[in-house]
Amino acid sequence: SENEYLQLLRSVLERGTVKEDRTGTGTVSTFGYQMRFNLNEGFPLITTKRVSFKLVVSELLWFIKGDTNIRYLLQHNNNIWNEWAFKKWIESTDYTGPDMTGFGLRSQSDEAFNVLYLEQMDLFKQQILQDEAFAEKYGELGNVYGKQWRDWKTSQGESIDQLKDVIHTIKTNPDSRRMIVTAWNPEDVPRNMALPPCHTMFQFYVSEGKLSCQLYQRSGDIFLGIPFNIASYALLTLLIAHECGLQPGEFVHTLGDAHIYSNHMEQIKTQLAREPRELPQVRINPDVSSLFDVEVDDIVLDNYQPHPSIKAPVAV
Ligand code: THF
Repeated sequence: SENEYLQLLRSVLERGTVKEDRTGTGTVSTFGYQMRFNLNEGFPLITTKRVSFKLVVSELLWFIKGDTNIRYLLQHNNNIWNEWAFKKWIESTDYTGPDMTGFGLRSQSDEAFNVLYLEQMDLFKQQILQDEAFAEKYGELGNVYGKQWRDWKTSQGESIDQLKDVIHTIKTNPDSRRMIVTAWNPEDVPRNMALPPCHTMFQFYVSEGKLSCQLYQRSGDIFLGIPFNIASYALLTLLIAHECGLQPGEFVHTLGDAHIYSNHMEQIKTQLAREPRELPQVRINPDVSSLFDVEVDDIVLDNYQPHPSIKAPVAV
């Protein structure tokens, strides 16, 4: 239940150590943690703050399509990956606007800069949406999740569709212990990715007609990212169970560096003072069987009555 997540928050607050990080924000962090969500006890979308299920759905469908360009996300009003594409744009020689170096931290401490930043970000988004050639060049995040899941390139120049293969194995050899999809491609990580994958690999498991999934996440932003990641993999498990004619089992979430950013502390105190509510349910259009045909409108969330959302800045 949601308590698994609230327990993680408390545990990191109590046992975590202060640790600097790549983004310069500062964190409290622990290493190695596991949560289990029984998918038959409701859909694990956090209720102690509002999490946008629409954004979870469009991001997941983006991965499943093998898309790695933020244009699709913007077309679905999803802004959660903008900063990483924007960073590549402002560092390019084609960018001639005001200096945006270190925009993540500067926009939080310098209000005049923040106005300029929001203006440039807005121009960037408009251009991605309106100009296809620009989008192709600067909306692209590189060989991130969608690429590795659907079109992993081998040294022989072949393509591996890990997601399709794993679904085939679930259907034909469900006792297999090799039902793994990995996004961590050591050749691409230092070269061709805007951000190395945080959710690095996942494994499926079938027992007594139920499909379970375990994710190994190397790095987790506990306040902003993890609620999305839980919902995303829980939904992926439901969709694949639906296609394979299985019942959902558990989602097991294993974390490496689980951290709370120093500028999320107040938000977390607010959240921990709230009482979790009943979990919602997810319904999948029964007429769509293949995972690869699912569209945004085929997935419906029922009975979600969360506490209000809590705003927080994202570390870039
Ligand atoms: N980097 C960091 N620092 N945190 C992350 O969670 C994260 N991700 C992805 C890649 N890099 C990351 C991007 N996923 C939000 C949610 C998920 C993200 C990024 C950002 C976010 O800001 N959510 C807000 C509001 C969203 C909105 O309404 O636009 C929220 O309140 O939930 C982890 O996979």
